[in-house]
Amino acid sequence: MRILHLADLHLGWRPAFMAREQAEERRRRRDGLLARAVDLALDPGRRIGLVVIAGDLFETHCPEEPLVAAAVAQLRRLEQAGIPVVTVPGNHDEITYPNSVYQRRRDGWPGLLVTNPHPAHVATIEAQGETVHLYSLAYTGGVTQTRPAIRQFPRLDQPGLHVAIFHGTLGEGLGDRSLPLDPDALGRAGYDYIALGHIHKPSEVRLGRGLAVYPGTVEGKGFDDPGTRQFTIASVEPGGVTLERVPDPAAQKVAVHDLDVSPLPGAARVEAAVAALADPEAIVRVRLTGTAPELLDAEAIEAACAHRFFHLEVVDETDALSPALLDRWAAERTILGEFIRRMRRRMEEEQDEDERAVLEEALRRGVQAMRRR
Ligand SMILES: [Mn+2]
Repeated sequence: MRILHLADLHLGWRPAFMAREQAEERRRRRDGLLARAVDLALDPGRRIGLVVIAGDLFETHCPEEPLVAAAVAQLRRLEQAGIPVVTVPGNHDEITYPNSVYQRRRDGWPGLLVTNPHPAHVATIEAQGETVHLYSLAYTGGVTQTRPAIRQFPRLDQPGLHVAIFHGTLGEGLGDRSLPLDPDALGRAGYDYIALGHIHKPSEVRLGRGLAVYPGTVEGKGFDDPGTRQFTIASVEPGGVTLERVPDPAAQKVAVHDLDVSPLPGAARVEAAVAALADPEAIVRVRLTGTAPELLDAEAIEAACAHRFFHLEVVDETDALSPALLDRWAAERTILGEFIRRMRRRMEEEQDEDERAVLEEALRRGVQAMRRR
């Protein structure tokens, strides 16, 4: 029995770190993720028997109506094709609030919408000739147990596959809304597959006879949450689970590049090196590292290269200026020259290594501030 395991789509999310027009375009493309997932599930070659959405389908509990309508229409395609789909509310799209999308659209939500606040057997379905027992809960603020972590997991004593779906954290977690789940108790429950959501980084861990899987978010939110750009399909059999990752080429690449500027002779060459990373579809941060050949204006380099990327950020993380350049400025009869001479004297006299590093940084920033007036 093959499961398309989705989680943390966060539809409706819009990046705050981009200009408005771009952010809107990013949102539009990113919101196409659910349609792409449904296309994959409907591809006969993929032989998908069940689709689970393990929480945070939407970025907020009250998404805009056109977005909700579009998502429902996509899930309806699965329903019409006879592929069961299970939607579990998460902590972003929390069911707790009266105006939650899952309260307002409770009736008529395609497939199975999980609404029970405590772990329970929610359905038994037939999929691809297998009997599949499903267990889940919808985190409900003030009702769902969060401290200590949940330890009571139901499991029918019946033949078939037993699949649990939770939007939470293995362990004690970081607060109520991360929904802590006790991993040992989950292992003892005897599920064949535990479809998790909430942690955006993909991972898998064997718990008892089953496998617990975070598929990761396909389309990430930023440089520390870049997304996997692949879908996760789990083949679940009584004997074990096999995971398959299917690339999603339409997912936008989010990348951080470190560019060591030490060997580059000047700002023009640094700019050319940034330009060489060009990718009009990608969201890119370039970190300039090493020893700067001359004072670099990261903003100017960013502005000059921005058109080569969907979104570009250039960050100056160089740790020092080249000594030759400082020597030249230090020889000048200027305020900058005097500043460099004084800072260098202080650094020579300083015994403490940590304190010297602070002075070095102060020198760098002082020079930067004065050069840019
Ligand atoms: Mn979450």
